[in-house]
Amino acid sequence: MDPPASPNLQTSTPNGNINLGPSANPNARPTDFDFLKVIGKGNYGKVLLAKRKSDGKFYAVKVLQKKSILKKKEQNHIMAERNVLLKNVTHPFLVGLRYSFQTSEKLYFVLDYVNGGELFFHLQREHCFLEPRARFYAAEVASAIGYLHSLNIIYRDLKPENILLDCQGHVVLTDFGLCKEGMEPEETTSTFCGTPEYLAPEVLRKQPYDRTVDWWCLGAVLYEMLCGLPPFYSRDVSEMYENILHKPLQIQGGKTVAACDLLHGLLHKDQKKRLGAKADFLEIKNHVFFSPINWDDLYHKRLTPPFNPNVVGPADLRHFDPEFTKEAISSSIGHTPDLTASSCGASSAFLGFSYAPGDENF
Ligand code: ISQ
Repeated sequence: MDPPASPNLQTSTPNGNINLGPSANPNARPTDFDFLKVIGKGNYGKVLLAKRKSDGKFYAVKVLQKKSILKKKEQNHIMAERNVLLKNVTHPFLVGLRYSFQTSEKLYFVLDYVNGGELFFHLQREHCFLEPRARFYAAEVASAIGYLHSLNIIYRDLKPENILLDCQGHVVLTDFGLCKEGMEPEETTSTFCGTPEYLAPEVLRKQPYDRTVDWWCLGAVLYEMLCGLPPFYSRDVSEMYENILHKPLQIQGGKTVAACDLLHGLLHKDQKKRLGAKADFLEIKNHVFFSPINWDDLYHKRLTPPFNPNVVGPADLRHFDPEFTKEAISSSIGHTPDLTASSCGASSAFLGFSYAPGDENF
């Protein structure tokens, strides 16, 4: 099922561009930025640390190749990303999109730069987290997911590498590329995507799924935070799939009854019996594991994060994986000759991004 277009975002112009309204920046172009480092690789592109020349501000600019997206027939996901990010989706634990623009070959999302590192990066270093720390992150993630669900958006791709920490140690969710928009509570979708470790049984079976898929993923992330590995993990992928579908959940000793109960609830193989199936976020919020959390204080960032990333400034990259940061920028940006939007045959799939011909060669 294709995500429905957001009519309020799409106003056609004679050259095939679409005006995005207040968030559009029709004058923006890649040469506005100095691209400094590769700081992440998403499913459909790279994220670069960029310094805006006009004011020296740092941004995370997500650059997507239209060509590869078209080849993968994933325009809909990308459009979903843009639409979701521009749908006035603002929440303390979701990354902010400042604006977007396009050249004939690439799409650019100018996002807030968040430099506390990936949750995954910290988790790998520490193997696992104690319950209070895992509870804090899980609560902030759940709060963001609950908010997306309230807008009929399914996040679908929750995993540690999409969970960043800001400079204070609060959660910031990124990568809305796989969000499904316009899902009514009873509606389901059967597009297959996601990271194998976190795939819910219904997704694996290519059965229709709904918003409870996000509560499964929250369970998978919480499990990994507490136990150090994803639930049902096996190095053998087909065995892992089998485990997800049929193996009862096992939780290593030393976890509280509340944590075990929550994990069993979130990782219920039957989506109809999964925690969150009836009253969505409210059920998660009210679970005993979260009883120490004051949700209003959490939302307003009045809870002190359990870990301070201790970054010195906005350009401090200490928490990003060297595998990403060492990569040469030229390969990420590309210096290939640009085509006009109309001649490359891709423009109609990316309506909605401001486009300035010939600004990609720098
Ligand atoms: C913001 N800041 C740092 C890294 C990021 C990766 C993906 C999306 C946004 C980001």
